[in-house]
Amino acid sequence: MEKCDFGLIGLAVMGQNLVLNMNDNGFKVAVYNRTVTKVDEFITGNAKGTEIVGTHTIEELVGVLKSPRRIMLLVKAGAPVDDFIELLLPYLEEGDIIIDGGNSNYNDTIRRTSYVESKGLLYIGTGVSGGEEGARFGPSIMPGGSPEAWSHVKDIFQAVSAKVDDDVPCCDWVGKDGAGHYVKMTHNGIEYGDMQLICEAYDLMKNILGMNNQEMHETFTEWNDGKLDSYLIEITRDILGYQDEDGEYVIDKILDTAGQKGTGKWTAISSLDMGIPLTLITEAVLSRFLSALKADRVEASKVLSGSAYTFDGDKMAFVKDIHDALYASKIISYTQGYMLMRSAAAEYNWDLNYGGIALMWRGGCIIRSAFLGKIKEAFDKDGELNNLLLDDYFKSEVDTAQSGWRRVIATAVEAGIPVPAMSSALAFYDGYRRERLPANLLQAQRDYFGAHTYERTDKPRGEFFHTNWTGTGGDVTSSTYNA
Ligand code: NBP
Repeated sequence: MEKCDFGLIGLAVMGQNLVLNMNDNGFKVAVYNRTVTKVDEFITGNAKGTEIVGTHTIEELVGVLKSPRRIMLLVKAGAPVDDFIELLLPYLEEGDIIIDGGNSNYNDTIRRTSYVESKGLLYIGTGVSGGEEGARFGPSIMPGGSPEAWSHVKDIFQAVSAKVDDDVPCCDWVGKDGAGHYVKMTHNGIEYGDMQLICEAYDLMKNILGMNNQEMHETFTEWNDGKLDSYLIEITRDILGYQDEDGEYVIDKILDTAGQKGTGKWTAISSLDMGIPLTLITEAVLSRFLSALKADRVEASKVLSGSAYTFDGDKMAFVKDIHDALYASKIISYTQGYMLMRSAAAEYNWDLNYGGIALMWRGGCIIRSAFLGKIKEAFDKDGELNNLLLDDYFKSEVDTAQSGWRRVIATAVEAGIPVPAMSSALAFYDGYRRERLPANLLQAQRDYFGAHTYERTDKPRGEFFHTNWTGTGGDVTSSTYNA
């Protein structure tokens, strides 16, 4: 038998679809799964009539592959990835490549890259985004790991990935060790933010303006033809218009408790570790936590009062304001996401290509949108752009949207409708554009109670002062550090 080009372990939804995609693109793939019966089910089921080869042991899988062997794991993130690495190692040879295509934590990928390299092999940790449909017809693929491995997987990864502008692949090398999984994690965090913003827009339309599902379906249809054109707006349009056999809207029957698998939380944790004010994504994660407290909320709703506000303004004008609030907040979310990646790149010594990342997210993945094309343009204009808000295009877009954005936040507060993502985005914007914040008082407080010292506006940075505020403290100061 002619040897196979690629091996894949993990025949759940992502693995099966990615393998079928590889087969369509002319690659011969061998597959294996922990529960071995699923191999035969796949070969005689979804893979019937393809060139895909089923194998029943790790040894058999390794034996049917060309050298250097390229084996991707698409299994549950966490211990299963370490377990499969251990199972593979005895059979692999120098230069073979283990690829983890699951949603692994970037810290694990940093550790695994160094471990696998220490065995003479190469390692790739890659984000694969786009869910079932993406895996089948073209995902966004974000690989990082051992740089020497890239030339061995580039052909197959770029062939199966999504394409934009006719033939530009949504896949390129991200960077060493955990860079690919870090960028995928940030993508997922941004996805949490985008989804929360859309939910807030829905809440405002439904509960301030009293719009019905059909009206909201039409509004999202219109929005999807404009600047908000994106996969998530498109599916929201379809969800709002979807009726079951009885003609009832399914959206109204879905329990309001959000699930999560952890990548949004990792993004927020990383931002806290880096000291980056990633407020919008973090609020999106916290909003999911709040939604999950369903029983508590039901009890509280019987006891706690809100606002008696009723909207009596121009409904259509307010829908336009909601659009602008969503759009401006989205700009803030991506600004913060890019700030985080910039900080991580410095921390982990990654040479990230920010425009290239926007391009990889342009197609195939859940946050794909026209908007990412504008981010790519911003980095094409200025590869060293320090902050997206300072790009001429985004600056002027926020300028145009901000009056509507402010009206939405003010109205939401009056009406008692929570808009944590939109309002935290505005608070960030108003803080970021301020030359002077009230942190002078904060530093005085820290110095007052803990002798933490402060810098002065009339002295050079880096000189620290202490005031004996009460007249009873001494001159001893605390050591200075920044968390
Ligand atoms: P799952 O995340 O549900 O994983 C299923 C696979 O993991 C099966 O092959 C299963 O083997 C194997 N597995 C499990 Br579960 N526990 C194992 C263990 N202890 N040891 C060895 N193997 C084990 O599948 P998925 O939804 O296709 O996702 C695959 C990866 O891709 C995950 O990391 C996921 O986070 C990521 N991802 C998923 C999506 C999506 O939309 N679903 C999108 C992007 C990325 P078995 O058949 O023997 O139980």
